[in-house]
Amino acid sequence: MIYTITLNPAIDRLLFLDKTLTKRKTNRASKITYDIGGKGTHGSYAMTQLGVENLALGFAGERNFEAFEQIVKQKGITHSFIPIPEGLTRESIVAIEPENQGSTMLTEPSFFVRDAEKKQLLDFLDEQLTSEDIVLIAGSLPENFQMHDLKDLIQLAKAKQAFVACDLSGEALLQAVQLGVDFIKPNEFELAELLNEKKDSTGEAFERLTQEITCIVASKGEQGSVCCYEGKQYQVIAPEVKEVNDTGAGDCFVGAFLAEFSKCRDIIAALKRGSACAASKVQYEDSSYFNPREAEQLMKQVKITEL
Ligand code: TA6
Repeated sequence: MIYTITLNPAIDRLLFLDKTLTKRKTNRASKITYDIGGKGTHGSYAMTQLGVENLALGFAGERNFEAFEQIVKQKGITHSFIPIPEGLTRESIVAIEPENQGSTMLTEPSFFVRDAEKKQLLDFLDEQLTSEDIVLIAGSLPENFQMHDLKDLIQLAKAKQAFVACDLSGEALLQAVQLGVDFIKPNEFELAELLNEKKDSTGEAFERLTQEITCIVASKGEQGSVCCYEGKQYQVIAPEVKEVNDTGAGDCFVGAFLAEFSKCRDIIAALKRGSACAASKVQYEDSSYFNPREAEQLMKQVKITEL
C-alpha cells in the first residue's frame, strides 16, 4: 500500500484571466474552476489514475470539510483525512494567464493543528504501516506542526521499515535528510541549500547526500532532472509539450514515479512514468489532471542518460 500524507492540503481555486496578470489593475477572470490542492493529494490522484492502490491521509479543516471531501471524491481518491476542530482548509488561488503565459499562485494561511490530532495520525500509522508500504509526506506544514512533530512522523515510518518519500522544502527537507529518508525531490535552489549545509565541497557533499538518501531526484529546471539511485546517476529530459498550467506538475511526477517504483523498483521505468505523466499534466488547465494513455505514449519521448 502507498500512503500519501498531506499535512496542509488546500482547495485550489483556479482563475482563468482574459489578459496578462498586471499589478495595480483589475485583473478579470473569465472562468473559475476548483481542484484538489496539496502535494500529497496530487500524488494520490496520480497513483489512482495509474491504478495503483493508495490511501490519502492528512488533516482537513472541519469548517469546510464537506467541500474539501467533495473534491477529493470527485477525483476518485480513497482518503481518510482527520478533521481539525474549528479549522478551515486553506484556498490556493491560481491565476492562469491566457495563451500559456504561465500561472501565479497565492496560498492562504493554514489551520492550527493541536496535539490530539497529531496523535491520531501517528496512532493510525502505527497500526497500519508495514515494511511493504511506501509513505509519501508532501507539501508545507500547517501551523503548530513543528519540526519535532515531523521528526516523530518520519521516525515512526522508518521504524516500520516503510519506504519514506518526502516532497518537502526548507527546514522540513533538511530534517528529512538528517533523518535519512529514502526519497527526496529538491529543486535546484533546495539542493544548493542542502549541499551548503553539508559544508564540504559541492562534489563531496553531493556524494555524501547520495549515501544518506536512497533516491534523489534533483530538478534542474530547463535541463530536466538528475536522479541518483544505487550509486548511479541518470540525466532525465522530459518530453517537449505545449504548457497550459504547470501547477502540480512536480506533484504528478512524484505520484507517478512512486506508483511505478512500487511495482518492481525499476528506476528507469519509474523515471519515465513520472516524467511522462508530468508532461501530460502541464497540458491541462487544472492542478492535477493528466491522461494516462497520453502519458504512455509520451514515455517513448523521455530521454534518460546514465552519467
Ligand atoms: O504543487 C501544487 C500545489 O499543491 C497546489 O495544489 C497548491 O495548493 C500548492 O501547491 C500548495 O503548496 P504547499 O507547498 O503549501 O503544500
